Amino acid sequence: MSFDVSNGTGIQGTRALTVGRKTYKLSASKCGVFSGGDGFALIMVLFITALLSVVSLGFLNSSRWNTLSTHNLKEETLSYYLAVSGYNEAINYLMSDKDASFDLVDGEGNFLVDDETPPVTGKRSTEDGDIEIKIIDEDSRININNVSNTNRLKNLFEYSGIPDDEITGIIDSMKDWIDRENKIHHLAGAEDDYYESLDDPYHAKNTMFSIPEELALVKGMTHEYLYGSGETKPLLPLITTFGARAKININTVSSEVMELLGLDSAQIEAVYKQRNEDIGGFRSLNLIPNEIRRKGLNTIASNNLRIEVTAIAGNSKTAAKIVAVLKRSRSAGGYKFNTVYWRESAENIRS
Ligand SMILES: [Ca+2]
Ligand SMILES: [Ca+2]
Repeated sequence: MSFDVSNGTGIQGTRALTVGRKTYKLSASKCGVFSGGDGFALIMVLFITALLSVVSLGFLNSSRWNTLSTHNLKEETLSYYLAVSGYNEAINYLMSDKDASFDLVDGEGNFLVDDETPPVTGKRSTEDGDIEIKIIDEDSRININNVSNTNRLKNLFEYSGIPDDEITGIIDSMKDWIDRENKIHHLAGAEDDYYESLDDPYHAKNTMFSIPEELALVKGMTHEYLYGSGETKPLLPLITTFGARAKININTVSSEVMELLGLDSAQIEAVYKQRNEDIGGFRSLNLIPNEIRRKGLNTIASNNLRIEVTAIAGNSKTAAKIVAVLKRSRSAGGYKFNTVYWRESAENIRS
């Protein structure tokens, strides 16, 4: 058998197909793929067939995807409502406070409102899923809006490990960030002229910090300083914008904050002893030694509280997280809560 393309172009002309002694003449147009007319039709048929395959495969995939995402949405929703139930539990706990004169963090890190009500904080598994509730006292941290207390900010930045020659610049820039004036800098500070010259320009706020993360916008401050790096300790767990300006609760303060406020190790140990050894913390301001009160540990009750709830329903791949900061105040017959910060997020935890 032989096959001959007569005109060599492969596009038009005739071909001869020889089988045994018989030769069949075939016009190129009948050979299909080489022709411009029928060939084009065949290409179109092939193309449409391919397209239909892709479309139907796509359709199959997309219905599978829809089934999956409906499943994920259901799990996400269940996780979210589990987080909401944890949040409500935390609020109810804060509302049930039977002794407004003090609040405390116990040896396990649980926030206690009084001596009677069992804490709601910690991790646990329920029939609906896993849940973790944290109550963090914002009144146990350094308020970065209190820029007039330069020494405290200096201690904070030194403690975190920021190089000494950068600290004055950061504090001056924080003062400029907050003050209403927008032209005259503190000596090493920055106003609009600096922030507007950045690659991604923005304005100086010229009012108080709303959230602690906002500190990253200030000249000299970096993401590494805020969240920590190999060189520096993270600032975020030490600072607040929601807590009291100058008062820090000695019953809830961390050893890190005590250290940066200048308490020595014996004083820190004495504070923990008072909190943890069945004494239940400081129940009167008079119990706090003067030299410790002068360093800023001058309250025993808290009214600015952060609730963090993470929940995972059943086999969900998505954890729901709620973070809220509440301002608590006394009202007739109980407490009133003002939400000053709220964030919801979903996080993929299993692949
Ligand atoms: Ca209380
Ligand atoms: Ca300013």
